[in-house]
Amino acid sequence: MEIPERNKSKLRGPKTYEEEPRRDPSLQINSKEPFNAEPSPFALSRSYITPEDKFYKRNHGPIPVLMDPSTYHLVLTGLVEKPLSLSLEYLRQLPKHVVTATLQCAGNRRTEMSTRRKVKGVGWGAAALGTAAWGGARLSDVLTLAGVPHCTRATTLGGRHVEFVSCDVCKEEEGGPYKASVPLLHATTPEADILLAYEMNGKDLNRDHGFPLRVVVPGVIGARSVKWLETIIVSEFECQGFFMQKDYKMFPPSIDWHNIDWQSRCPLMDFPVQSAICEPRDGIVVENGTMVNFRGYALAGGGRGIERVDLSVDGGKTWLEAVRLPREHFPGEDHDPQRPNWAWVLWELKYIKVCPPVDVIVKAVDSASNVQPQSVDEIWNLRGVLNNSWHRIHILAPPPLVSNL
Ligand SMILES: Nc1nc2c(c(=O)[nH]1)N[C@H]1C(S)=C(S)[C@@H](COP(=O)(O)O)O[C@H]1N2
Ligand SMILES: [Mo]
Repeated sequence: MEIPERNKSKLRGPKTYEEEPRRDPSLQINSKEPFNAEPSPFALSRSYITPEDKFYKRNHGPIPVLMDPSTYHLVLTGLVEKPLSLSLEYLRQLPKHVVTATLQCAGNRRTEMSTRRKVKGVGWGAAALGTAAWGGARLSDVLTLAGVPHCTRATTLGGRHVEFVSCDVCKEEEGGPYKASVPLLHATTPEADILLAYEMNGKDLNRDHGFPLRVVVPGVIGARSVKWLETIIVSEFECQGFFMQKDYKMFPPSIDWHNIDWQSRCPLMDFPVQSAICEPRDGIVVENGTMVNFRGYALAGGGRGIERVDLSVDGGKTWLEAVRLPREHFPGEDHDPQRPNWAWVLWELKYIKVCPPVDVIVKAVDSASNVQPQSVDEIWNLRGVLNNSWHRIHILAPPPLVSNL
């Protein structure tokens, strides 16, 4: 694949961490280089649309640099009739779609999984997700420009997968870029809402989140939403990169590093039904009979909405149904209640009497009646992905003022 000089993008993936952007100091840093950080659960649940500075950041290398956006070109090539090189300006002239979608890392809540049995990977609390209004061109529309019609399973040249290639330098790829793919049918289905996004919450994407252009694959683990997109390749096979073949796969609890066969599993795509308590924080101390406000999130992959959220303030003996906060619509958003639901539900329950010490638990049900597993034991896996077990926090009683010696 020879790209003419004039169509070469000036997007650059540095090898060192000297050109990192500024970040909100309130983020909890899980790894400094590469930069991986999440907000506090409390901050996360304050707003339906997550502000960019509070949005979790998941990187595998230094953040790419683009000095002049007019030098950027996206190359679309491979098994298509009309390979293309598209400037940012051209992409901005295509019909713009604004899709509110929650991005969630497959490693969200990994640290909890490790408490049972150690897992490998960056530790994450329950805030490795966020909801943004992503604005950009639809991938399905861009593919039609290359001669691939909507809803195509295979191109005339035999292409069946759409691979997204970045320009960042990742050690897992031995210095190569981050990449991932989705099946061609998914990529060419307009209702799947896969975007080539240049905006996040009405502003140009910032560097941390993929400036100037990123993929957003709604309803699917964050790992497939490639940032700093440089090339799209339509190919016969699924992407063979590390993050598709040797990571982001889920194994049964019986598999460990000595008996793993990576080829035996599919790359993860849709994420399962998930929920967590964001307020109050785990471990708070309250007097017996205190009225407490609870708030959190629930979401489902694959465009399935949330049917119900159950909360127990007595360790799972009885359950209350949480109230969903109104879904906010971002100005200009594509909105049709008949269409798939890509975004989370924020829920709350107010003035609930608690009798500590007690465990408060949340679990959600999605629109296909899928439920969350009760504990981490059933879903433990060596990479610590997709922990969607019932989420618990502990509410503690104050220490006694007088006690026997
Ligand atoms: N180029 C590139 N794209 C990437 C990654 C990366 O390291 N490099 N990380 C992926 C992972 S694992 C996740 S969860 C999301 C995180 O997106 P965010 O940092 O915008 O929240 O980006 C995905 N896209
Ligand atoms: Mo991720």
